Parts: sequence; C-alpha cells; structure tokens
Amino acid sequence: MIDKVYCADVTPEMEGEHVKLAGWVYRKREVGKKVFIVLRDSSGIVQVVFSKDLSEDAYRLARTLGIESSVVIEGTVKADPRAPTGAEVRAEKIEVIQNVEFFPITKDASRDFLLDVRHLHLHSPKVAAVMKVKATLMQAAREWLLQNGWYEVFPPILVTGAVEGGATLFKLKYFDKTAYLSQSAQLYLEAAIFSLEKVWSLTPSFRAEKSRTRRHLTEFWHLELEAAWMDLWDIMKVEEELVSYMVGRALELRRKEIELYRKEDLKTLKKTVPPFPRISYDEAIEILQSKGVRIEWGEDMGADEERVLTEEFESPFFVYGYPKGIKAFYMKEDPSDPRKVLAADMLAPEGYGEVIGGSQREDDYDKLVRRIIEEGMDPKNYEWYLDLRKYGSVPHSGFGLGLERLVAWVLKLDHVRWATLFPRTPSRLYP
Ligand code: NSS
Repeated sequence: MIDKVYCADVTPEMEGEHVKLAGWVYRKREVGKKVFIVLRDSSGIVQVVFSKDLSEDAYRLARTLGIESSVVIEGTVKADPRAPTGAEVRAEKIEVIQNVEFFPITKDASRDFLLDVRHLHLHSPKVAAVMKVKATLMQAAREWLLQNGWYEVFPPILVTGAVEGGATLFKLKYFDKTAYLSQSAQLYLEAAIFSLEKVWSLTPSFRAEKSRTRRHLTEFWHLELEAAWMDLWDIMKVEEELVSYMVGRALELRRKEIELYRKEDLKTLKKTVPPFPRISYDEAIEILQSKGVRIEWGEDMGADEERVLTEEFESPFFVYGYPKGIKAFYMKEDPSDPRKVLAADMLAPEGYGEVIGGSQREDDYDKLVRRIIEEGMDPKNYEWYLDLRKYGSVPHSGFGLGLERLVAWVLKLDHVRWATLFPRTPSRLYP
C-alpha cells in the first residue's frame, strides 16, 4: 500500500488533506454519536474520529471493532489541539481487514504471560521502542565502522571448538561428527585480519548458561571487532569511540523512545563521551574490599561485585589487567606481570556492569600452546588457530559487545530478555 500515510506523519499543518491510513486499533472509546479510535502503526499513533453524521457506514463498522483489529481508513486531516498529536483524521471510509474480538493481552498481564505470548506482545509500541533503539544502535555502529575503515565479515556459526570455555557449549550432531554452536566469532575474525586488518561481524552467539541472571541469554547478538597492529590500549580507544558514537546517535535519533523508558534520566547517556574512566583490576578489588565486599585478588567479579563497582561511575568505564586464571586462553600475558593478561572489560553504569569483553591476543606460538594445555584443552583441535601464530603473526586485539546488554542499559531494562525479539533462556525456547 504505497499511498499509505504513516500515523506519526499526520500533523496539524496537513489540515484539509485527504489521507489513507493502515494500522491497528490501539484504543477505542465511544462518546455520544462518535467513535474515537487511536490507530497505531510502526511510526506511532493518530486519533481517528468516526461520526454518524459524516459516514454512517464507517461509524457503524468502527463501533464493532475490537482492540488490535487491522484496518485501512480514509479521511480528512483536522488540526485539533485536544487530539494526542495535535491533529486527527475524520474518517470517511473504513475497510476492516480483520476484526479481533478479544486480544489475549490485557492490562493486568503478568510478565511471564507476556513472554509466553511474545509474538503478540510485539504489537506493543513500548516493545517496538526497544527494537527501534536496538536497530538504531546497530545502524550507528555500522556508520562508525564504515567511516573508520572496518570490513564486515561473515563467520561460521557451526564450529568445532570452544572460545569461551567448554562448559557453555551447545553440542549438536553434525552427520557423523560433533559440532557446536559458536560462542564467539573471535577466532575466525583473528584469521581474517591477516588480509583485511580491521574486521567486524554481527552474529548470534550461543552460551549454554544455566545461570539465571538478568544479563544472560542462551542466544544473544554479538558485535565483535578484531584488528591487526593494535595493542590493548588501542582497542580500548576503539571501544569507547564506537560505544559513545552508538549511544550519541541513539540519543539524537531515538530520544522519544529512550524517554519512554528513562523519562528525564539521561545523565549517564550524555556522559558517555571518551575517554571513559579506566581502573585496574587491582584498584577494582581495593574499591570492592573498602566497600565491604568479600573478594580476594585473583577471584572473578560476578554481576553482584560489578554492580557495587558501578556505583563509583556515571558513564561506562573500563577495568583492565585481570588475573590470568579467570580469563580465556587466548589473552596475551602481560609482559610486565605474568600473573596477569592484557584484557579489559567495559562496564556500564547504574548497576549494569559488563557490556564488552576485550583483550590483546597471545601472538606467541609457544605461549599459546602452553595456555591451551593449561586450560585442559587439546592443541590438536586448535591447529588451524595456532597456524595463525606461525605464518606472519602480528600483535592484534579485539573485543565482543553484547548488543542486548547495551540496549538493556540504554533503556534501563531489568533483564536482557526484554532487549530481544524472542528471548532464549534455559526455560524459554518458544515462541
Ligand atoms: O565472553 S565474552 O566476554 N567475550 C568473548 O566472547 C570474546 N571472545 C569476544 C571477542 O573478543 N571477540 O563476551 C563478550 C560480550 C560480553 O561482554 C557480554 O556483553 C556479551 O558478550 N555476552 C552475553 N550477552 C548475553 N547473554 C550471554 N549469555 C552473554 N555472554 C556474553
């Protein structure tokens, strides 16, 4: 329907214009001899008035409509300060595509029920706002990546080995072999830098995480970057520039949607400007201990510890220089302290915590083999990856950003599952 006018495009300046609208019934009320319908489509809403005097047929049809019915309406624009958007459409004609007698989602629906009927929950403009913000964050990422000379690549999802530990691998039968669902494109991106130097990908990543936290999905969208010739400090700069650009563009292009969730509370988003604060893991442990958190040097920080740490910051920030024992095999040993690796996580403020995990990669063949063995893995399974350290090895670094985690923070959602179309968690595979 190419001649359709979008609801949000109906403005008082269009007074007197004839328009055709197509959408869904969002609200309906009857007052005297009039039916007021708030029509919604992907752009927003507009009020449509049906009066017996103008068109008796349309008025009678409008009276029968249930919430979420799909309709095509023709009418004339009338400026009206009382209408929610300052203009309304006086209906002359209506075509009912489908009348819905009863929409299963009512005001008192529980959150569990909303997830059970997620396919219908997606009708909600408030849910659509999340998806628009997510799309805009990725649009911004693409803009930034293009402007800065990064190549998009398309890595495999069916893989033969772990990147982030065997415990969270999803295993599947691959003819007479075993395959896994990718946890991260990283190892493949590392291979791609030898000709493309700066590469990125957006893929679903899978983690068989049984942990039921507000920041874990079993399937999430993973934005990963990998670059030759960059050390940890270089890649941290890339991270803060990319993330501040994404957040800045979202504020610019999706203010209305963000305010739906955050109201006036935009301070941390506005403070997302480089350089982000940087603290070492050692400092992080000291801060936590001084705040009464029981954690010792060498232990990993979970969501709870990170939440406490975020109280110290008003923008995203970095924690760098983690102990080797709690980080992945591919991270480069810190030449100035072999107990540590050249890794940095980016944490979002307001209790959210880790949104990015990144590091410089171990580029030394012998050290990498040793790390693989130490982690209890078989170097034979990583032969191709080890080859990358034999034929023109270069210093290189990269990171992965969990898109749902970024969205959850930007919109202050209480769980990453609300940041994805159809969330996958240990207890949810349907719809
Ligand atoms: O495990 S990570 O910390 N790091 C990697 O996967 C690296 N191999 C990425 C790389 O360097 N190319 O995951 C990266 C980010 C992490 O900071 C989260 O934001 C997100 O991916 N992530 C998740 N989001 C949602 N659910 C789950 N389960 C999850 N796991 C990681």
